[in-house]
Order: sequence, then structure tokens, then C-alpha cells
Amino acid sequence: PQVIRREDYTAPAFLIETVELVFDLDRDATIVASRLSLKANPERGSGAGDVVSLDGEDMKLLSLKVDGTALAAGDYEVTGEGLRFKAPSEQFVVEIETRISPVNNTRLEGLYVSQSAYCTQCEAEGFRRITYFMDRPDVMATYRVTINAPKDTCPVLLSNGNLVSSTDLPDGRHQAVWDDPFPKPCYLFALVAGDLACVEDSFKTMSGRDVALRIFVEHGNEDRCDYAMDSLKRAMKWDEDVYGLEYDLDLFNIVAVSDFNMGAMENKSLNVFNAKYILAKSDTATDTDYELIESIVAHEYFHNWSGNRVTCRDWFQLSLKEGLTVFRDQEFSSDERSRPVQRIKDVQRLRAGQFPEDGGPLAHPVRPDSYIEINNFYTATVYQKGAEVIRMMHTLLGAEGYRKGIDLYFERHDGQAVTCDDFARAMEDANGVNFDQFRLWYSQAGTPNLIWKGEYDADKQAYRLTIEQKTEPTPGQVIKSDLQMPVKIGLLARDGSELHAQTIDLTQAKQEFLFEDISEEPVVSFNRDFSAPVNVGTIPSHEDLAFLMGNDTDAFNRWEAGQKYASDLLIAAVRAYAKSGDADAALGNVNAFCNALRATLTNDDLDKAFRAQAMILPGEAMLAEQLQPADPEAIYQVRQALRRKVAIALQDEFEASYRHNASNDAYSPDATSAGQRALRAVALSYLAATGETVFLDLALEQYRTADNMTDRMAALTVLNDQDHPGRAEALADFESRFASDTVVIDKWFSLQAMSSRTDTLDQVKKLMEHSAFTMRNPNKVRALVGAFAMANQRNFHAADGSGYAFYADRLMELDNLNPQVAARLAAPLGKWRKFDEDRASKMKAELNRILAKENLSRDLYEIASKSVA
Ligand code: HT7
Ligand code: ZN
Repeated sequence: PQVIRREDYTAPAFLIETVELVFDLDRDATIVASRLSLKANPERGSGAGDVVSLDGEDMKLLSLKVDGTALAAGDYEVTGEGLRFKAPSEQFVVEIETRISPVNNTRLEGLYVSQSAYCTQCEAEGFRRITYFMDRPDVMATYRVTINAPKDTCPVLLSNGNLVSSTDLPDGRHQAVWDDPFPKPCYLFALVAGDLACVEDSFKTMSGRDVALRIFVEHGNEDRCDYAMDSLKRAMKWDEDVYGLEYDLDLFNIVAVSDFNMGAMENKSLNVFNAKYILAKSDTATDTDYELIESIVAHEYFHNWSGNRVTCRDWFQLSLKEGLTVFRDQEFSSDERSRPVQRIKDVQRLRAGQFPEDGGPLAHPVRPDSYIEINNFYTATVYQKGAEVIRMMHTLLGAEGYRKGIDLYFERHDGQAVTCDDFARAMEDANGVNFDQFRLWYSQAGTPNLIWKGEYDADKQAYRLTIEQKTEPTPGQVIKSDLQMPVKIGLLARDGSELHAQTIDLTQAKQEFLFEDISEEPVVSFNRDFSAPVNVGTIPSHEDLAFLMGNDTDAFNRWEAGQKYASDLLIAAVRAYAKSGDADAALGNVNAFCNALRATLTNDDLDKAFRAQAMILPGEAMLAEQLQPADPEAIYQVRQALRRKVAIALQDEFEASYRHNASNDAYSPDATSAGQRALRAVALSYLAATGETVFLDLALEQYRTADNMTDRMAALTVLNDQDHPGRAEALADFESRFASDTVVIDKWFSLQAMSSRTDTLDQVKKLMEHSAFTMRNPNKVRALVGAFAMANQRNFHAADGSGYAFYADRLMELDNLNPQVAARLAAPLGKWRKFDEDRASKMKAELNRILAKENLSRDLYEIASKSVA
């Protein structure tokens, strides 16, 4: 397959100014008529006689006219990838009719059918599955869209912009015409048609305009839209307050669909969502679901400016919109909820998803240099690391400087398709700084590793801090440069007071910093708030870590100290376990660690959500990242053993915490109530870890009496790993309550796929036969098959290779239906380098089996071939 390279970018030879589309909707044979006004691009100096090249896939060309005249057979060429003909002049009109089959579209790119509604997904290159077009983001046009459809099955007809007219047609059909005044790339085009219920509200913008807000859902789900609507209004207000950005149309629509490749899509004024990120009520959604809904609704809304008004010149610039928008949604959530807890969760996500990517075969820069399939580059690096890059600019420039840069960026580039470099330049120009070195964050892959050393001179009352940075080679990028990064530090006295705090501007391979007037040898709090997205190799003493857990004024680093302490204990124990096979003995005495945890658990000055987070030990996958080779069974056994030791040591405190955090109030999704539930859930899970049956009975009791999904899932999660009869009872009850609820039943699939029990793979195979499961729905595949590979290290890596073989079979099956999702799920097999030779060779064998598949998609080929190399 062809490799697309960033360095090969050329501006389009022709531009499209206006697009008129007419859709005659039919499940199997939709006719799309398009009328495009093209003109030569002055930047390219093109004109009459130059080739016009339009992208198009999987459709039937019915007719083609240029300036009103049908082109003769020899005057154009149609291939599986598009349509080519010669321009008659510098400015001309192209009319095209195509036929497509939405009902057979299992890829869910272009126009497809979800449940009974028609729906589109055009990012990144789905529009070329609707009609022939210049499917690239730097071609921006205004759209007028006419939709014709049967009135009974499609009473709702939606597209971007403003509704111009609604008319009844003969034969039970009707028509809607939509007009979007804002020029946009075709990836932001959307159409939805179906029999959907609508929930309505409104928002008054800062300049006093009323915007109608509508959420369209399947009938019966109207009572699950309140939180999404509330999140939308809060996001609109936040963008005005924090960024000075106002919504620009009088209508904002959201549609929730069940068949969707990703989370949501920011189409201009017509956001389309995976239903799981819209629908919530207390007995169907957990606190985490509410949190995700809030942040994803905000994220898509924020794209209206960061992505839509100013878009990407080409797909290599994807992080221009995604990194920035993730940073914006993270900051929104921080303002709406607990800032430290939000930061902890964002860093956990970065470490779980992006760091392994950056250290593995799929490593690539935030602004990639090449791709085979762009859908494979909607990655944690582009999104999460991209957001960290923006966050570092915010830290380096300060809130005011950052805002000046943002203002200049939107002022300069409104209505344009631009690059990451343009963004950095706006930041530089608005602040009079030079980001030449900082820009390397866009071009250099890999996670830097920092090592720090401190030296205290009691006579001079001075502390010298030396920091070294190093980035290991990544595939195709052997030589690494030193990066500029802000490293926040604090120097703490033994009484907990702060002797000094500063943001260090690190630029060199090795750099020294001298702090004066330091009255005693300090404990260093390094990289506070995770100000630089790096690994820190220096591990303080256990004594210092316990001190930081109890005293650091930076809440993030308080949590971080606990994680480092736990990791250090666990990693040493995994190594010892390899020799002894006795997890308890391998861990030895962990009283000091338990005491430090106890101090956090019982500190009522700390936010409950924070305390809950601080009790959770580093996950198995996180520990595997730090071991070479990683033994998944040893990691599992040792982590369980530490959980048991903590549980026994802190049993009284966990019991008290469980009792005191019960609530008689009606469920509310707010952050404080959620924190209370989280702390109680952690307490329950530790109590169960003592191994005493009475606590499993307690979990069953909680399951039976829960009046909200958060408490219900917390109890079921505890039972899920057990042999207790309550497991079967609770799972059966959950199934009968929610079997027909497509969003909720996915929790039941996932939970079973994630069980540490050794019969899990057999269960997963059985669940694939369940009437609610289908390989055609990405949510179902992710919930059952994806969860097994991504969140069940113990069973996926079963020594006999059964997990790998099962998974490769599913990926190949899925590749025939939905290559985009198959490729996105393939990463776990690429982690073979982390494991022992036996596992590694089994994983590679499965990757090679995938590569030998007939009709392997470009998507899966790219991931499998890079992973096996
Ligand atoms: N910009 C969107 C990314 C996207 C996508 C969404 C749904 C289905 C397929 C997709 N391909 C790319 C979502 C976002 O990041 O906001
Ligand atoms: Zn986005």
C-alpha cells in the first residue's frame, strides 16, 4: 500500500467554492446528486487542461457533467479510488450523480444505517464514500444540502447549518433544505435522517443571541439526555468565559447513534455521538459515564472553534485541532470538578495509552511524518501527548500569555486550514518568544526520561539540583535532540513547609540549578502537576515518598509519591516472586507503606475523590511497562498479594470509610457525591480483598439494594473476580434487567471479559453467542473482545497462547466488516517485545497470520506490519 508523506504536501490544483448536494435516501440505493463550483487555485497557477482529480470509493457513478455537458466516455477516467478529467477553464461547474448503499455499509464511514436511521461519518476520509470530491481538509466550501426521504420512516431530516425549508413531496416523501454559511472541509459534513425523538433547550450567548439546542435520540431515551444537555450549556458558557469564544449559529444539534466507530464527531452544528456518550440516568450510568459525557460533549462543542472555524491544512496536522481541543476539554473538566483528580486521571490515561505507544513499534511524533491509513493516526500521541504540548505552552507562557497567543491564532486564521507550526507561531508572535526548540515536541517521537540528583550544602544553605534528559530511539528516528520543557519543582522542609517552589525551564541534556537560602536539606517534589510529560527515573527513598504522600502541597505529586512507592515495592516483589513463587514472602514487610496509605485514607482535609484515587495501586499493565520481560501471572499474583496486605492492615479504616460514606440522599452526579461513592467503592473492594466471606456477602447486599448504577457496578466488579455464589446471582440479575438496553448491557459484557478468573476466555467465547452481541457493532466488539485483550492482562497473556489466537481470529473477522475498528484494536498483539520469548513468538505468529489474510485492509495491514517488525 501507498505511503503518504507530510513532505509531499502540495496545495490543491483546484478549489471548490460551493457545494450543492441532493440526497434521495434509500437504504440500498441512495442517489446523491452534487453540483460543485470549482476554480483554479491561484497558489498553484493551474488552469484549463490541468487534471481535476476527485476522490471516490465504493460507489456507482451514474452521470458526470462539466459546465452542463455530459462528458464522453473517453474524457474521464474512473478507478477504485476516484475520478479524473481535464479542466475546461479556470472556473467551471461539475455535476455528478452517484449511487451508494447505506444498509450495506458495515465500515460506518460515509453514509450508513444505524438502527433505522441514516447517518454519516466523514472524518477523516468518509466523504469520498458519498460522492466524488476533493476529500482533503484544505478544500473549504459552503454547502447547501437537500434531503428527500419517506416521511413515515424519516420524519427528522438534518444537515449542517440553518434549515432553509421543509416541504412535503408526493408519494409520502418529504424534503428539507439546509444551508451552512461557514466554509468547511468535507470531513465536517453531516446528514442524519430517521425517526428520532428530540429534547430541546436553549442558550443565550454572551452577545445576547438565543441558540436552540436539540438532542436527537431513539424514542424512549428522552429521559436520558439531561446531563448531556446541561454539559453542553456549561461548555458553551465556559468557552465564552475562558476563551472569549461565542457560538456562531442559531442552532446546535446533537444526534446519538448506537453504531459508531469512535466517541463522537464535531460536524458543524450537527455533532453525532456514540449513544453511550450522551445517554445517562442514575440507574443506567455510572459516575465515570457522567464524567465522560461531560468531557466529550464539551470536547465536540469546543471543536466549533478549534477545528471547524480554524481547521487542519492536511491530516498530518491533526493534533492542531485534537491536541488543542483535548487540552480545552481537560481544563473545562478541571474547572467543573476537582482539578488535582482531573490531572491524575489525565496523566493515568497518558501513561496507560500514550507512553506505551511512544515506547513501542507504533511510536510516531505528535505531527506524524507519514501514514498508510490516516484513521490509524487518531492516536493517544496525537490526542493526549498533543494536549500535553499545548499544556506546556500554557505553563511556559502563563495563563495570560497563552490567552494572547490563542486570541492571535483565531484572529489570524479564522476560516483557514493551517498547520501546527502556524499555531506555535501565533504563540510566539503574541508573546515575543522563540519556540524553535520547543517545536521539537511536534516532530520528535518518544518519551523523554529525566534523572535528577540533589546535593545540599549546609554551610552555604544552598541546594544544587542537576537534571539530565534523554530520549531513546524510536522506529525510524534514531537521533534525538534535547527538548525544552517546564519542570515544576518544590523543595520541602521536614516539617512540611515549602522552602522554595519554581518552574524550571529545562533546555539542555544536563543542566544544573542552584537554589539559595535553603535552611535545611529539602525533600524534592519533582515535576509537580506533571508539568512535563516525561518519565522520571529517579526514585526517592521510601521514607521521602511516604513524606511526600503526607505532606506535598502539590496534590498531584502526593498521589504520584504513593504510586511510585507502590510500584517500587511491586516491581521488587515480582522479581523475587520469579525465584520463590510466593507472593507474600516476595513482598515482605509493607507496614510503612500501609501506614502512609492509612494517613491519606483517614485525612479528612483531603477531597474524597482524591483519597479514592490514592488508594488504587498501579495497574497490571502499568507494572508490565516497567518490567522486561514482564510476567503477567507474577504481576497479577503480587499485586493481589499487596492488595490483601493493605486490606488486612487497614481493615478497620476501610470498614469505617464504607459505613461513613453511605448516602441516603437521592443520586446526584456532582463531583463531590461521586467522590464519596468512589471512596466507598474502594473501601468495599479492599474489604473483599481480605478474603473474608462476610465482605463478599456485603458486596452482594450492596448489589441487591443499590439505587444507582455506580453502586451497582462497584458491587458487581468486586463479585466478578470471585467464586462466591453472589457472582452468578448478580450477573444473572444484571442481564435480566438490562438485556434489551444496548448501552447498559455492554458493561455486563466488559465486566465478564475483564474477570481475572481462569475460565474467562471460555466465557467470552460463549458471550459472543449472546443475542445482544454482534461483530457489526463497534461498541459490542470493544466491550467484549476489546476489553479481554486490553484490560485483562492475566488471561489475554495466558501462557498457552489461547488468548492471542482467539484475538487474532476476531481481528480478521472484524477486518472484513470494519477495518478501521479492527486496526484500532490490534495494538495489544504488538506488545510482544515486553514479554518472554515464548509469549513473544506466539504473539508474532498471530501477527504474521493476520498479515497472511486474504483481502487484508490497508488499516490492519499498517498496524500489523509495523507491530511485527
Ligand atoms: N474528530 C473526531 C475524530 C474521528 C472520528 C469520530 C467518529 C468516527 C470516526 C472518526 N474518525 C475521526 C472526534 C474527535 O476527536 O472529536
Ligand atoms: Zn476531537
